[in-house]
Amino acid sequence: MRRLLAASLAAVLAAAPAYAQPQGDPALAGRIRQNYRKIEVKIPVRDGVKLFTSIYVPKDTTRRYPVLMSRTPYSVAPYGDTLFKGALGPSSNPKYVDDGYIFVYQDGRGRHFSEGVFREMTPILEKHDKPTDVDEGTDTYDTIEWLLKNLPTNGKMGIYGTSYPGFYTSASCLARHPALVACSPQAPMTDIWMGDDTFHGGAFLLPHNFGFYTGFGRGPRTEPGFDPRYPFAMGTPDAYQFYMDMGPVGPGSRKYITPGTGSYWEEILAHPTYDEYWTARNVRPHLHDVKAAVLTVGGFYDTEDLHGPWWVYESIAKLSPATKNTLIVGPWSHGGWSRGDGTVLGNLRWTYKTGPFFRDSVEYPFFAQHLAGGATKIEPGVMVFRTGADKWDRYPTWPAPGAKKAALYLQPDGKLGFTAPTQNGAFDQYVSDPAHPVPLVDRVESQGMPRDYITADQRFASRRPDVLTYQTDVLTEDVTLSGPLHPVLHVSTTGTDADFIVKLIDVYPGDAPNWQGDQSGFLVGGYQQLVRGEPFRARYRRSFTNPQAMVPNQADSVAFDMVSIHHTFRKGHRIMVQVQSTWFPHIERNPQTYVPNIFFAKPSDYKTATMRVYHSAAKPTRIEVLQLP
Ligand code: PG9
Repeated sequence: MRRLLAASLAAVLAAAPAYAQPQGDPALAGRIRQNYRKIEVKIPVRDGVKLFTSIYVPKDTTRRYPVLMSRTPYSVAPYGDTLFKGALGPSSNPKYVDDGYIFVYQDGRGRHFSEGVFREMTPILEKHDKPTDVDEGTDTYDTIEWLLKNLPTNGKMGIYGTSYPGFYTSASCLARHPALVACSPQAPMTDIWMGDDTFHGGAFLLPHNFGFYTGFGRGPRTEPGFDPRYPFAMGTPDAYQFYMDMGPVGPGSRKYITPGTGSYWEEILAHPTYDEYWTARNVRPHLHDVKAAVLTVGGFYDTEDLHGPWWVYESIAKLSPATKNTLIVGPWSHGGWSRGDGTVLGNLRWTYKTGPFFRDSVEYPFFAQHLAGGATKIEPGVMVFRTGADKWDRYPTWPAPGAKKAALYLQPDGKLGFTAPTQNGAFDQYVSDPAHPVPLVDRVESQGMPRDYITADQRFASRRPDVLTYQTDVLTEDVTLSGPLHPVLHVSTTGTDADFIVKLIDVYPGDAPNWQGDQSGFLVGGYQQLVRGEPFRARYRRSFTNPQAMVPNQADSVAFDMVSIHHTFRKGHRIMVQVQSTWFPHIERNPQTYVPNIFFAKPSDYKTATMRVYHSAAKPTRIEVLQLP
């Protein structure tokens, strides 16, 4: 094995320039080289598998050091003990390097230079009776035992990671090792069918996943980064057209991810409903008896793992009430808290520098407090950035104490209000055509799910006949909605299946000034800013596991949850709600004819359908909200 590792490392080193770390701060890189040594080891765990671990240890041997660990499926490059990372630690904050920590980076089981078999979001086991009962928790426990025995640690360990490494962090925290005293799952993948990376409301995030799985998990390999065995190019900058041309996703995608070269993609195609494949990968029920302090991080504008942070916080609050449980959610995109000032997202601008605040006043003191006796205490509870009002709020629990139940009701003539409709039989309708789906954004773009879609201007959608739009009168005072949103739709279709996308929108006055100092040319006047938009696939209205067709022309109710907001609609603005049945290519098209597995619908199944949305006394379509006084 050692010869193979040496040969593999040699191959990687030969290609090293391709994997050299992104250039950060040369002075920091210099201090790392000057003050740290790097070792690479393969740590044996209980079932005999060895996990490749890259470790940076301070050269000063007069002290013992706290440990910061990250475990990842995305490689711990650069490999080779002469090539160093240009930055170390959470958010690459130089404070950790200068304070003195041991930094541990580990390839997850079955990834890159670690042995074993990789499994998508490793199912978490409740019992570990046999050496072969392994998961991320046992791999972490055994790794910590090795670190304590072989390194000059102070006996205190922290773990952190974002996205997939965020899942590894939550799952690793379940090692419940006494030395593991601080965990920071950031944008953790938590229940990926129910609302993180894979499905939202049962609708499949097509470009987000297709774009990921054309490169991820195409078969065992050691080299990090791009896999030259499977070159992929869309051949067009127009994602909308590329995915329209793909047609039904199963056969269409297999032209690119050919069967036998992408097992994880095939697993998705085989499991369109919330079945045991997905429930086994739901982290939430396992977050009991968490021993470490937890700082969970999320973004209100995270397009990838929007729900995960909230689910981790809520599950720990429920299942581990004694845990020091802190959640911070800012106006950030996926991982946006770990870089830059945090004052810009798409069309949006704000003045408060949320990035430095998080890195220096929350994340760093959190780890310093628990690992190195730091004086600043990060209290349990919820810290949220109040978007629209641009300030931080802190609450002991979530939803915010004092938030009152209310509802935004759809009303006749495109009105929206906090009072229920009184008319009988009132409804609006639109023709939804899967051959001409509503675009996600109003521009040609190549990603299919661009990060800025989540706050994008919705004026283009308001003008489409297949989008219903309702808005309040001009607000005479600020209105702050805070917490989860709960749409309750009364709908019918002439078809036998349907998707319903609900969008909550902040409408700026026509004379709103442009952002101060903004050179982007964006015209703020009349901006219809998306605050929260989510799909729901009507076949799951009764059960996520046993889908049911809709009965043509029979009104039915569709109710679901949309992940929390904390947003002030300023005086002079309006609140808007839109309802539509396609959102492309972000979610794959529903043929609007019920078929067992939409991934394998036939082209002839895709039919237009007329959707009715009722707003009557008996069928009051609404969004149930929580409003702060
Ligand atoms: N959350 C990202 C992702 C995971 C799985 C599928 C698609 C995207 C990520 O880990 O980067």
